[in-house]
Amino acid sequence: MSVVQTQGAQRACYLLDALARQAQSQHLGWKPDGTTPYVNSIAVDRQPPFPGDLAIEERLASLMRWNALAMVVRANQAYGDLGGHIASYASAADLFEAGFNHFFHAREGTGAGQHRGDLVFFQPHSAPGVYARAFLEGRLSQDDLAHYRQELTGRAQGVHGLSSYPHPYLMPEFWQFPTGSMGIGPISSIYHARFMRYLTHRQLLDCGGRKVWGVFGDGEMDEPESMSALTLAARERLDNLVWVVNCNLQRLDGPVRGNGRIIDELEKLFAGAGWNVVKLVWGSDWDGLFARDVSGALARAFSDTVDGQMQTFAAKDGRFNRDNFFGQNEELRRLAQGLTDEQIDRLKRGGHDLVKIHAAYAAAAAHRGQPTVILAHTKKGYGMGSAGQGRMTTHSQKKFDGAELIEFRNRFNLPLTDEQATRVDFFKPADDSVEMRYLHERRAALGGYLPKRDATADILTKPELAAYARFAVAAAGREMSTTMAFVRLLGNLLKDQALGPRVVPIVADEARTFGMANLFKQVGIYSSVGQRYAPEDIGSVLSYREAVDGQILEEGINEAGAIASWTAAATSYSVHGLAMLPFYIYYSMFGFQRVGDAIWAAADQRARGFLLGATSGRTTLGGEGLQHQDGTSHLVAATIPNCKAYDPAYAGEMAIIVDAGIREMVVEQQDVFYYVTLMNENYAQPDVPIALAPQILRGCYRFDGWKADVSPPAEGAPAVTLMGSGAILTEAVKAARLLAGDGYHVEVFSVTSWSELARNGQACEAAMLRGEAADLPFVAQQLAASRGPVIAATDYVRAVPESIRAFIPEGRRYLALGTDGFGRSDTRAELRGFFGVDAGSIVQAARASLKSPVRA
Ligand SMILES: Cc1ncc(C[n+]2csc(CCOP(=O)(O)OP(=O)(O)O)c2C)c(N)n1
Ligand SMILES: [Mg+2]
Repeated sequence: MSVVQTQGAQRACYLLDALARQAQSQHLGWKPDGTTPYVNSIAVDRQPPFPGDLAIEERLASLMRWNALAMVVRANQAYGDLGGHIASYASAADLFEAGFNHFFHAREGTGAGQHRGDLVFFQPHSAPGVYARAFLEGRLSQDDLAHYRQELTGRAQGVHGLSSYPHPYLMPEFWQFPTGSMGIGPISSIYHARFMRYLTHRQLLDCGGRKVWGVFGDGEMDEPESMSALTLAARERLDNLVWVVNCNLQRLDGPVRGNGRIIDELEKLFAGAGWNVVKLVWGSDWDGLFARDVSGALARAFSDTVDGQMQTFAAKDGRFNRDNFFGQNEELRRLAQGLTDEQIDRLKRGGHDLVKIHAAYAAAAAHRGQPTVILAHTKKGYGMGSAGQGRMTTHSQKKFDGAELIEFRNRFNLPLTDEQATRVDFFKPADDSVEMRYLHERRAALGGYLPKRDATADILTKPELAAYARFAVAAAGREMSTTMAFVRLLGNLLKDQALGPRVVPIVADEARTFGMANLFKQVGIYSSVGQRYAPEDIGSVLSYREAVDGQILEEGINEAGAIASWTAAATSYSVHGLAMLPFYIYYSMFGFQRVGDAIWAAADQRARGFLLGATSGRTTLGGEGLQHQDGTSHLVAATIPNCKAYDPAYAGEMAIIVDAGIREMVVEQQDVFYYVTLMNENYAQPDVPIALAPQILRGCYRFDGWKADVSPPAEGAPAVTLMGSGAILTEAVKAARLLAGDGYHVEVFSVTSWSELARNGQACEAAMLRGEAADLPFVAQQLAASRGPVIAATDYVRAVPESIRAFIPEGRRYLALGTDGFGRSDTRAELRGFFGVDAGSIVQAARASLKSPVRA
């Protein structure tokens, strides 16, 4: 204290550092505790003046609370099963409002001076609060609010129903970021912030001055995804990132840390990871108490109070708090003496005090060199009184009786009559009221309204297929794997003047596995600090080159991060108005299975890009065994409506598919993404005529390349049809030659996409059910000219080829061979025999199906 007073803070810090070094050199094993007192990080005298009109902002926040509550209560009065949440937004309302009134910048203007907007991640179950604000702003109507969680009923009545949570897929002009699955918002926000740096460093778009804000729950911090990229954010010095963690001490079932303190725990965790931590614990009414508390009794009492107890204090009234908190000792009792019970009840936690919140946000926004987390202490169900404040069950509380509604009205001084309150009317002040004028003025000063999703991006030109993939479509029997072909294609694409710079290659520490090391030198690995060392392989043509303008995103052994990175790039067209084209190549087993939920969120966010599932299939990666061999990714991919999934066998097919994807995504600007599986098996690659492209893209074509040296079957020979995809097509071709050699009439179909065939079949069926003239499913058309039983084989579980069974021409027997079960490590030949997808098994299946009677 005296050093600080006489010689200043810097000197005090120096002495403390010196002391710590001394302690360490003596091996005392001493470490600072890491927890600071349970008080605000920003001292009262460092607090900036509040730049707004506090009274108006408080009134506005109360209106948001009311309309949000009304939305949920009314929906559940109408239909008890709709659900919705009140308590979360009730605790977060002021945290949102401070952002809306003073910090969250919208995209505004055009041209060079354009501000492309902050990115704001909203806590999903607080969505009613965001809708409530959009209602006052005039962006949503009362009818919209009345159709919260009734998207179908709404549409039937010509109204835009409101989605439960932030879903860009369902409200494409409103929500930007899907956050409904806890943990995905947090990790996503980090990778978006890092991607903005990438765009800036590569001089594609200056993202300086723009921030990423995320408001998340304290319970949500338990998700591994929430935590997993904290060190990345610090390492990359992402001072464009601010997290606000709403520490209402509760999650769904109960306290987040009943027997501990979540704020202390998060403080240590974030600080340890290298973040700037701002604790926003107490509101302004506590300032006087702290000032009078010269002996530190309050801080001591807090350090003895665990969160479970703190929650009980939130749920109880002023009297209880006087007796049980302030009643703990004489010093505290004296501090509370001048306060009425009502005043004690209304002592605000930091996250409910707009002045304190503003101070914390301002400090976070100004902080340089580190990301900031604001740990905001609040009460869950704030203001819900007996209906829910601090109650264990508050998370799911969505019913209010008349008395509770009146109590809420009184608590927030809402300008509603008893009748309006008990009827749960929505309330909007007159357009010329001071509140409404203020609301619009604040947003105008911050560039306009948000959340708002934009989808206008520049249209890119695509090189002709022949310019970058002739080697693949005119392969002339050269041996290579589809992975090798893809990597060569990507290398060529990167050289294209127009599209090349927009390509974002992403890897998760497997670039060498896929033969991509040449790209390290060619385009460099992105590093925000360049390369501060001489790489061991400096003289090599494949040298490991890191650069500030490097193009490859090397995410390390981190599929969750890599997919978040891919999502950031794949949604850049919308988030930044700058179309980028990411290619994330990974071990296919660690994609849909490992990070499937993140891919689902990317689909919701209308991502455009390529996912490349390499070393795919259960038998192409022979030696790797059970945990590496993927038999299911195509099954999951098929369930994502805007994902087009392909399992090409040949390099030429792959090139045609990638070319079509590029056109669809960056030229036609369709909201789809492509999943393409790649194999590491080398085999002869035939020419693939471009004329086949429409069939390849729809899912299958008759492959005649194997027939050249096979003698035609005799008239009346028994006929059989084989279908295969990916690496297993090569087994189907071998089987065809064996069967043809035995005198069978054989046709082979190369299936490029089971899911596209199935979708087409389902669409035809749906048209038929609607009573419309329906086309024959495409696969049925393709198979029409073939004969005999159909044997389908893939390197995936049977359910993949089974998905088209209903669309096989009538009367044909259909047998699906797949790789169900756990993988093993062995040679490809052994594995294919084991699963029954090798040529021998296909031949056997063909013979058996010809012998036994055709299914009725
Ligand atoms: C991955 C995932 N698991 C579970 C849920 C269900 N869920 C929604 S909100 C919630 C509790 C959230 O608690 P917290 O993060 O503390 O937010 P609060 O409502 O307290 O602000 C849970 C379990 C979910 N949405 N996503
Ligand atoms: Mg919580």
